[in-house]
Amino acid sequence: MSKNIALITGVTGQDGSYLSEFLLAKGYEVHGIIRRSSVDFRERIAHLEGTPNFHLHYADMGDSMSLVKLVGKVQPTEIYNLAAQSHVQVSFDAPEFTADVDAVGVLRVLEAVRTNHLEKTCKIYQASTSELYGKVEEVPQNEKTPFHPYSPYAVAKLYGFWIIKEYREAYDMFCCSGILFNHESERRGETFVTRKITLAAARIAQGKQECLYLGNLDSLRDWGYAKDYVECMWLILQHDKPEDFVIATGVQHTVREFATLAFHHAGIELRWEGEGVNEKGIVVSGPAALVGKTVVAVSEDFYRPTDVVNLWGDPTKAKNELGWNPQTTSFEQLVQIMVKHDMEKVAADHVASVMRTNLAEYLEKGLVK
Ligand code: NAP
Ligand code: F7E
Repeated sequence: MSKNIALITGVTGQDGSYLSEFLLAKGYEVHGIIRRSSVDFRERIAHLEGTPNFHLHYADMGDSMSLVKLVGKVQPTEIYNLAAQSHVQVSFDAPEFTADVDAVGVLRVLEAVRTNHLEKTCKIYQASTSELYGKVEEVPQNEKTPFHPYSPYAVAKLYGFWIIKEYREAYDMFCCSGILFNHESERRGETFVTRKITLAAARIAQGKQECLYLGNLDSLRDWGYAKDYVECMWLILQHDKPEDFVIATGVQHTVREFATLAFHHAGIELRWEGEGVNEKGIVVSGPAALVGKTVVAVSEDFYRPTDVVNLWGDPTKAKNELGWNPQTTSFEQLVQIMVKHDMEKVAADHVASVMRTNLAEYLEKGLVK
């Protein structure tokens, strides 16, 4: 039997790290693309480095030759194209870079496969997104819902979606898009709204931060757990024919609801007062020093020029055709997992900082050599 060899772009990201673990556990040889930066920051995959079947290579989504050479060297049987400038708000500040990586980058991967004559042996998964529905034209959204991208990120991802479909039809390649709705975890980047909230709730509960500033509290998202979603990426490539799938939980909540529950798990009950930019989250019960204080406020700095406000996925096709369970981890469990992790992280960071301060003091006093 031939060996399963996966190449993951975006291996250092939230999804790349969970997918690597998932594929290694299935016996795959896993290769990941990393890019050079002045500080080596590979926290999410540090525990995998040194694992016999796990290999990292330098390449960049903006550099065709690096991708062509790497695909030729690795000879993957499956490519998971997860690399992207994935922050919607940042795409308004860096639209050209976002287009290069998130749109043309997909084309570069497809062409790297064709250049190496692997189009009949290598399947490709493209990390597509619910942001394609953007200014939504129906709720909930399924595979037939029209797209209406509403940010430079979404417009770039729309190109990725269509070029995957085009190569599937033009060259008979097994390439598919997973249209994934928001998925979060304790490894989520700290500027996405869920992680920003869980970290702030933990810091506020432990006296390390006074107030959390957010943008649109009414925004609705269908939030799932990233660990559950990587299984679906693999299932899409194991399906008997190449097709696109919506991956979502089918349950929708506001940013305000996420914050209320996150603070609850951090031991703080909130009540909400005011509207729009004047809305505030005030502590009703919790640590005595916080009762009556405003710990959540709205800042226009986090409003977007165009915001996607009503995402709600219909995962029926993935459930019926892939046998995937969209309810493995509930919204309530997801928030609890993230807050528990961040409560422990904030406490550990505090201990580490006290130890550093003490050590500096001991060194200064000549107590430690
Ligand atoms: P993430 O944590 O932001 O990870 C993005 C990855 O892309 C990182 O490994 C990053 O590398 C890499 N990358 C960025 N630019 C690159 C370049 N020029 N060359 C090579 N690598 C580059 O994103 P994620 O949440 O895991 O999401 C994975 C994919 O799914 C993305 O394509 C995202 O757009 C898409 N998606 C995510 C969600 C979600 O809710 N998480 C939903 C739908 C779709 P560095 O570590 O070096 O920055
Ligand atoms: O925003 C609102 C914000 O940045 C969610 C990416 O993984 O999922 C992600 O994109 C909502 C938006 O994620 C703040 O306006 C309020 O309506 O967590 P987010 P996103 O934009 O949905 C999709 C599916 C992807 O494909 C992307 O790669 O929350 N919001 N206040 C805020 N958002 C942030 N970041 N920060 C705030 O303070």
